[in-house]
Amino acid sequence: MTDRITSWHSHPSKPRYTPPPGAIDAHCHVFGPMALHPFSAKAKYLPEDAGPDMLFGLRDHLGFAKNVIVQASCHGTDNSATLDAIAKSNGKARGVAVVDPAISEAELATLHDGGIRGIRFNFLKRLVDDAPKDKFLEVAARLPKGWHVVIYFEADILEELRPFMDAIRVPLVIDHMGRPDVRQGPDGADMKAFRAFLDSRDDIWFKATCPDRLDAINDGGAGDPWDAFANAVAPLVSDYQDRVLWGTDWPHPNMDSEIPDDGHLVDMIPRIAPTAALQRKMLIDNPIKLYWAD
Ligand code: 0GY
Repeated sequence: MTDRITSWHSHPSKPRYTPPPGAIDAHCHVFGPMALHPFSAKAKYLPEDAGPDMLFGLRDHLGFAKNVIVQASCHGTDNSATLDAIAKSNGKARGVAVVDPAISEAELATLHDGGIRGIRFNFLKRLVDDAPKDKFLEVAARLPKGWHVVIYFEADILEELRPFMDAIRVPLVIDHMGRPDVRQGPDGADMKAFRAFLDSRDDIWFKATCPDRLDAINDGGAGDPWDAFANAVAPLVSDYQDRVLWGTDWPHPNMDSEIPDDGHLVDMIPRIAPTAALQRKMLIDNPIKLYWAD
């Protein structure tokens, strides 16, 4: 394993856009601190500590009220860092866990009590060693009431994953819209395939997140201010406004170059959700339904 990496901006700017009161950052993570919550032996990157104090400081700086903390792959199936952050949030955070599919009902109930409302299946080969679909289906069928499944995949395996995802009977939340090539534009092949997938059920949600990953100079994009992302994603948000979530993705796992300014990420919000009504759905109403329904 190489040196520990810092993947976040040290002094993010203050956004020009002000989120509405109660806005939720519905995709972010914590790393460690390692002394309390060691990283997994199977971690594909080893980050510097980015614990709850830093996350909550950023939340306040950016003008958000709450966080949904998604267990990052570097912590494997040990959810203690995520649970610890939720416990320290004074009710202002909930989370998504990554579990061993053999997890017991009692352990799932403990996660629920700790603020977890979903589990994540990660299909990115650069992040995880294996993604056993049969075991994932088994655990997805016995989740606590009201939970959902978050799935992270790249556009080139959407079709291959369709039978697997169709077999999951709880709501699905797709990270970063399944990573479309935003340079293709709003009517490109990747967006068309993703829309067809959304149209197949009415309980598939998605995160309009990560312009920094999807429009990166390193990948042939234009970089900040991520115009191709805004152009490709705004129609999707408008057409599926009751199913969209938004998040910073802080502390931007695994980004070792083109680290985004979080203030600039927040300024993407009015570009993909131009009206107050759309912003309210994306930042408040939709995440409340998935994470604070009770
Ligand atoms: C993200 C994206 C990435 C990493 C992880 O769990 C993770 O390590 O999700 C990535 O490298 O694309 O959503 O945080």
